[in-house]
Amino acid sequence: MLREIDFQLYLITDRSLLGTGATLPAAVGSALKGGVRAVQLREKDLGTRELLEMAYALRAVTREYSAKLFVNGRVDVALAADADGVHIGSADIPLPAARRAAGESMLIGVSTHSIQEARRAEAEGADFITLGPVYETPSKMRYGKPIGVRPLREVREEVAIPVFAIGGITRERVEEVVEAGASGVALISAILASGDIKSSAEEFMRLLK
Ligand code: TZP
Repeated sequence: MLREIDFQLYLITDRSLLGTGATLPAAVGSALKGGVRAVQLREKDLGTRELLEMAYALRAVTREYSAKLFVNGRVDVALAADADGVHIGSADIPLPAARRAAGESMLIGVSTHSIQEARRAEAEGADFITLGPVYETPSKMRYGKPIGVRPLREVREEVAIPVFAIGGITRERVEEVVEAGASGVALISAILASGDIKSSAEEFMRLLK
């Protein structure tokens, strides 16, 4: 079943990057004002109840902008919050089980780091993948060694579902990853840690047009 992916900019949350006093729903609201239409809630330190509360808050704000909401790793929280999708990594619930739990209409994104993982995600029914880290990320090695842009090209040639470049994405690098075959970009710090979230989001939207 082909589910349409209608966004090119995929904002992932990390509330530890926000300035003092800023809240995640407000920060996401600014990004949505700037044109973001897909947000992944990824706050790994939150317990289930706090995560669910945050999912409700982000669902309310994303809905105002008709934007998609994804929950990282937790199908149960995604379903309970009426999110549009779930995003899973290699340590999360396996994709076939996520699909069984989430049902046919929910979108499933998968984090991949190699052509092999990308092929597998597609074969198992992922709706889109992130591939990276393409570049070194501000948090350095937390996400593994950078893979560079070449795997984007290889994946583009072999995999039909949308591929989002992730890891160290800045405005200056958008052209390079799109040229290499990325359908869009997934990022955290270039928007959430920028001084002006709305303008940063606007700039990425402009670059991706
Ligand atoms: N997965 C691979 S790299 C990464 C994730 C979640 C972090 C991306 O963060 P940034 O700040 O956009 O480099």
